[in-house]
Amino acid sequence: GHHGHHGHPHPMPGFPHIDFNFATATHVGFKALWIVFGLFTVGFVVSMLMALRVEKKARLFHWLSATVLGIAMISYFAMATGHGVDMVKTHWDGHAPERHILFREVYYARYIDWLFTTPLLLVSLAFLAGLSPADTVLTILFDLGMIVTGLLGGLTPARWHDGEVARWSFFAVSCAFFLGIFYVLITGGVKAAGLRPRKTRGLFYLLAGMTAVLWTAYPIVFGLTEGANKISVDAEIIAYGVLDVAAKLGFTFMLLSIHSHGDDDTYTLPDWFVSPRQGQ
Ligand code: RET
Repeated sequence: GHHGHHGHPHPMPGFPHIDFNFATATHVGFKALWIVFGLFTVGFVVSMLMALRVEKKARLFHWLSATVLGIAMISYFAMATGHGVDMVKTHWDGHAPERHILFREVYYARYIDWLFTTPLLLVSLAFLAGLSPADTVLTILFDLGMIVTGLLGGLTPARWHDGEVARWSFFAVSCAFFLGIFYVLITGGVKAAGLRPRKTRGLFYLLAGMTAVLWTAYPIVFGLTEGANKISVDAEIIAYGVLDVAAKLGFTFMLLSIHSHGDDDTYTLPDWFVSPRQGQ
């Protein structure tokens, strides 16, 4: 095949000159999905136990984290049992008489997961920084825009060369939303964090930095997989799996454990959230 995963053409009756290729997950990918499911399940249970033990004012961060891990758990269970995956005609090129067509499995279930979990992670960061209501809403809207356009890009079918332009256009729009999130987090977040207790501010900088690095890897993986089909579906499952574990489990446990070792005021929620009449 033209795209490298399969060595020989797969002619189909009625289409003698078209070389059909199918990029699918194997038992390696399935095993990886189950392993990540297991990690999120343990993380979910532990975060629930932590939520029940912690004092009341830090609980919101625990519920946010438990929700993120619970959604990830369900999403990985769904993918491991064969849900949320579609065969997309991602590439179609070559010239007569040799034409190549590639169908690639696209796990759209992860975008449904991200649609809910990434805003919740941003809410944790926003509360930590003491971000204004306007900036908090803005980062969430940018985030939803990023995920929805990313999903549209991933599912764009190739139709004689033109599909690629559409796919990369969605990718570009998604990246623009992504930059929007970081613009608001850096400008509004740093300003707001300056007014927070020392430990809270330090934790915000740490987690915001971690978020910047890990989240930037997602569009790179997209480019290599759903985008340009440079790595296999198994490699895609592993790459997104490692990132999801770091960005969800790593993030929430840093948030919760550093939190529970913090000073009393490390837990303080933004005034506007706790008591809308006081804050601006
Ligand atoms: C997409 C599409 C291509 C462009 C961009 C993307 C960004 C995705 C991100 C996902 C983050 C997911 C997390 C999940 C788990 O917690 C949608 C791949 C910019 C940033 C943190």
